[in-house]
Amino acid sequence: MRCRVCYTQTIPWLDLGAQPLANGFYTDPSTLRYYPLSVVRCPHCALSQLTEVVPPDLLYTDYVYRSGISQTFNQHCAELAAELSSLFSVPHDRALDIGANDGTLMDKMERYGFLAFGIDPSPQDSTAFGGLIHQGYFPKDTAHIRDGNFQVITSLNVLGHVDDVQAFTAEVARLLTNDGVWAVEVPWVRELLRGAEFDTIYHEHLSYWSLSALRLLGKAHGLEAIHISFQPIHGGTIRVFFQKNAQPVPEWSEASLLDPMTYDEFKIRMAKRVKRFWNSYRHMEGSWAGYGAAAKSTVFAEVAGLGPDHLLYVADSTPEKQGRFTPFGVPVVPPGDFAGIDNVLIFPWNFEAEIRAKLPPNVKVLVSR
Ligand code: JHZ
Ligand code: ZN
Repeated sequence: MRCRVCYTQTIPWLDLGAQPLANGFYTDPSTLRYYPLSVVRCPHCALSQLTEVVPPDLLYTDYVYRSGISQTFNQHCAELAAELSSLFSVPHDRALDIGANDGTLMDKMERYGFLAFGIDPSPQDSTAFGGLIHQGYFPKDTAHIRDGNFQVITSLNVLGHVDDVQAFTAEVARLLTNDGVWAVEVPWVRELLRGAEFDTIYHEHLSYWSLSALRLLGKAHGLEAIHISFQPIHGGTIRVFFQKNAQPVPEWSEASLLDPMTYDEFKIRMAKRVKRFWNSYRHMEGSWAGYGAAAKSTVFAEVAGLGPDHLLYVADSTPEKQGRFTPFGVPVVPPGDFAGIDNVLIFPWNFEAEIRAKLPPNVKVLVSR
């Protein structure tokens, strides 16, 4: 299989076997579907990618993830909107958020004076803040929009979900004004490897981005990286601002990503993480519930062998997940007072602080990482 960015022949490095769709929360267990989950890496640009592409309609037409549930993410979006706003001295114009989800970022962009448009394949209600979210796929459903229409285009945690990243980026370049900025955020594969974040590997995430791969992709479509920053959100994210025909900022070293040892080390760290979890779980006596029915909870539970024998329920504030079962067979309920629960397992380690603050003082807490 060839790299979807630079077309170099890839090298297999991880096989997690057949796994259920990570956001496949169900009411009827017969609807559970399993697909192979295996990862290859590019020895040239250090992109990692899945070998299997699950058809997007199976993933996104009944999509239960709502990015606005987390205050931490809301704050993150507000800071990004402020930063983008400061780049333009001219009056703010149209901004497009690709993969807008529930409009969390659009809402912040509106507050900073942009006219926010969004596109997302799952049906979203944006009436609360007055933005306009078109239901559809980018770039398939934006062909009717004229060239140079947007001063800012944002895509946060979207590029990992895209199969044809070349067509995606070509369309971004087409739709941007000449001085426009494309702000991209992707979880950084360097942090995934270093932190043994194996639970962020699932079918929705087709690519795991290195900075080199991202910059190569932009460059192939006339977009240069004018600003790069590290963001702690979601276990370590890179944020890159791209602009047409601009002077690029220097490269960051990613030498470790071209070293085969890095990938062996990841597997050792992954096994240690699972072992550490079971050691703690077995030491903490009493009843258990989970907190945060994240997509990553599915991968963690499946790999660790965690299920309804180990957790009574998983609490989650997302209305669309409540009343369903996690793909690993545990009911999802609204967060309550945890009566009768001795221990709580926090799955979204990326929002540990925010979730800890919501737990009653009498429960003991374990974090899956
Ligand atoms: P969270 C998602 O992954 C999906 P997931 C997606 N594939 C992606 O790319 C990444 O994000 C970036 C709940 N919660 O955000 C909400 C509470 O109930 O780590 C979520 O269900 N109360 C698009 O699903 C879950 O936890 C809270 O206070 O792994 C967190 O999921 C908080 C903070 C969260 O992403
Ligand atoms: Zn490559």
